Amino acid sequence: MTNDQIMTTETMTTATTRDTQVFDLIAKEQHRQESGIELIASENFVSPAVLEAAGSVLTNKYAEGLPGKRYYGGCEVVDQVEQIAIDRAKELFGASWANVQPHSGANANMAVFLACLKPGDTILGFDLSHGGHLTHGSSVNISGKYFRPTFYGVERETGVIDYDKVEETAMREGPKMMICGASAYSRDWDYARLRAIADQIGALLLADISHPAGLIAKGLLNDPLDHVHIATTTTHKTLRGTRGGLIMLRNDFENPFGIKTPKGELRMMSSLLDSGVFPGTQGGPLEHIIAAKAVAFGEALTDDFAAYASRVQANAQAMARAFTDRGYSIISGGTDNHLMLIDLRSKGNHLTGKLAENTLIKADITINKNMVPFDDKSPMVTSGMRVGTAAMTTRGLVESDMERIVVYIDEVLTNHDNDAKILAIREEINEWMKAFPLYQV
Ligand code: DSN
Repeated sequence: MTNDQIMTTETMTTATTRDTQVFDLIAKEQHRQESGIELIASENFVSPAVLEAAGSVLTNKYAEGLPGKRYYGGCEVVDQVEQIAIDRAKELFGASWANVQPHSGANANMAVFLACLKPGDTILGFDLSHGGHLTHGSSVNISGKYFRPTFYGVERETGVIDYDKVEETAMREGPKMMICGASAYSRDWDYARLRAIADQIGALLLADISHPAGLIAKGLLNDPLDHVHIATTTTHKTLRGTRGGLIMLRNDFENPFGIKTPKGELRMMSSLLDSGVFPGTQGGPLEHIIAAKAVAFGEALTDDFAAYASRVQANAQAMARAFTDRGYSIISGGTDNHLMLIDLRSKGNHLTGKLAENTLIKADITINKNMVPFDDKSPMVTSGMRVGTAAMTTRGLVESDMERIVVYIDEVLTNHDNDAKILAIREEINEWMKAFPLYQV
């Protein structure tokens, strides 16, 4: 290729000669999202504005550092974008400090660990097999490999956390950091009690609010920031933003590890956390994604979003009632938030999470298999399924629709070996979903 044959962005666009191999698949995925029922509790559908920001030219910009303190030139515009994201995150959660750069919830947690822990330190998290998260000490994750993980869980009889037992475990294990928050726990958290426990043993308390963040932001669940030292979240679940992470403090504080500034003053925790993100665990921030976070936080600040979050919660309660009415056992007996974990053994031991996931997808209903507490099956099979209402509420479905979804799920699972029946249900669902358009193409 000679110099005058080199493509400019203009010729790249016209010649974008569409990379059909990829763009056809994107179109196919859009069709999949639009024609089915999405119940994965960690997923949602962003607005066209969030999508536009995420696909913007900001992806071209390197901006290591923080607004006003970058290692590259030309950051005047992205500085403003990132500052808007920070300011909106603070307003949304009543935080005094926020870092919007983590690429994901896992990265946000890793940055906190780097800022607060040393290899070998003990951490105390909610057991993954009881509904906790991989990054809270699982042996296959860096959090379980670099630190000494210890765990609390739920009670077998109630499916609920017994905070007296958390206290016993904390006193026995002496963690440097306690972590609350979960991927599959449908009950609210007693952050005040956890802070009292952390204070007794001199531990830091981290709340990972990735799942219920949108409900917390709108005051529908207990406010962790009133009590915990540090909070992390993803931005894409009930918060309905682009995929990403966020770290927040309501009250900044001098770090308890004696780390000083060059002037000999104790560094504030916000400064250690900023360093934990960059240069500690990440390089250049994704400014296009930060712009998308800013747009999503702006949406979440509206009254419309408050109505949405209430509807998510009401829909989850309606769905839980419908499952219970049909004989399905929900861990803890119900839900306070947007999700529930169903023990499928209540419908016969043949019905595993794997079978449910693989069968429901044939009807264009997407769920994920999930371990239930004290599960007798492996993580690749499981006895449970997790469902959530954030995504379908975005599409406009209401409480009566949740009952209809549960009827479909029950029919598919009851007829898991009847492909003709499942196909007929899929056609009904595809037709039904046409009434809830997602993106106008
Ligand atoms: N994958 C997320 C979830 O499904 O809860 C957690 O990382």
